Amino acid sequence: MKNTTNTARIYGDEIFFNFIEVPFEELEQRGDLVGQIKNRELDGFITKNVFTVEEVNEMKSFLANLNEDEFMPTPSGKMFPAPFAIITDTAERLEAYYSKLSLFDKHKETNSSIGNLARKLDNFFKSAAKNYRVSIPHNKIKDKEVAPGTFRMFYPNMGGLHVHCGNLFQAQSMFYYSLIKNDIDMDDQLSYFVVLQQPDAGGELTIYDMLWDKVKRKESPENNEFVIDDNDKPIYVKDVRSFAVKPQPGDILVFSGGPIWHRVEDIKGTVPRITFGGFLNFSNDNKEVYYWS
Ligand SMILES: O=C(O)CCC(=O)C(=O)O
Repeated sequence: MKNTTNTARIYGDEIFFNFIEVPFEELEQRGDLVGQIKNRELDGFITKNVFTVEEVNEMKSFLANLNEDEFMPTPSGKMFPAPFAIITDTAERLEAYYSKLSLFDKHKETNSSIGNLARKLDNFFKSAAKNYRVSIPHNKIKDKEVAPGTFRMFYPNMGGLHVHCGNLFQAQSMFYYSLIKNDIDMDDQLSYFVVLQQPDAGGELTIYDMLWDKVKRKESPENNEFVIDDNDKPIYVKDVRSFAVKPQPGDILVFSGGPIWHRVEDIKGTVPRITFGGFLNFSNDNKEVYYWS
């Protein structure tokens, strides 16, 4: 059954996918929500207030004090640690990924807000994916965990994140995925992110009524106007039905970002949008859930 009620976090003319809100205190009683996304009973859920205001503020001040050279610049802001997309097909790129990740690991040991983020995120996934073992995948060459997620800062007036879906990213990052040691079913990955700060305006996640089964291409990664369907026809996103999802600071959103096309709207006003996020998927034997970035 679809959720038809508009809220401050999920709104639009019609909420045509099943996105729900769950108070953090009720997470334990709600069954296996991540498994429900796999079974297509659910398309997404926002767990509200997983992190307290103090925890969110501590993570923001950690980021504010981080040396600029620890971040990786992106077209609309910056990230830390580096995302897997930097690993194309050279050993050098793998070293660069792990050198940023080792900084994150060091901060995890020495900065209580980052240690808390890593622990709480792991516990969150264990509660939200009850029927599964939960872990971070290992890279085959290094035999080390990959990143659990990345901080993403989007600055005002530099854009948002172009229309995309996770299955498209997989095709672009085949080499990275070939380096994962675990036996993960890579189709239809899920996306997750924790919100640390929302901008004054913009920055909402637009969810389109458009799925990977009929649309698998873009003219270029930067194109934000149209996608191309399986009959080679351009589909202009302004003509596609959509609704908005805007989790609040401290919330975690998990959704079916692999098959569902979506984008982050341009950031407006003066305040940057800050999230920490990554992806999730299941083992081929359907016993484990992995999360990474
Ligand atoms: O970090 C974000 O807020 C964007 C998430 C997203 O678009 C994705 O996971 O595919």
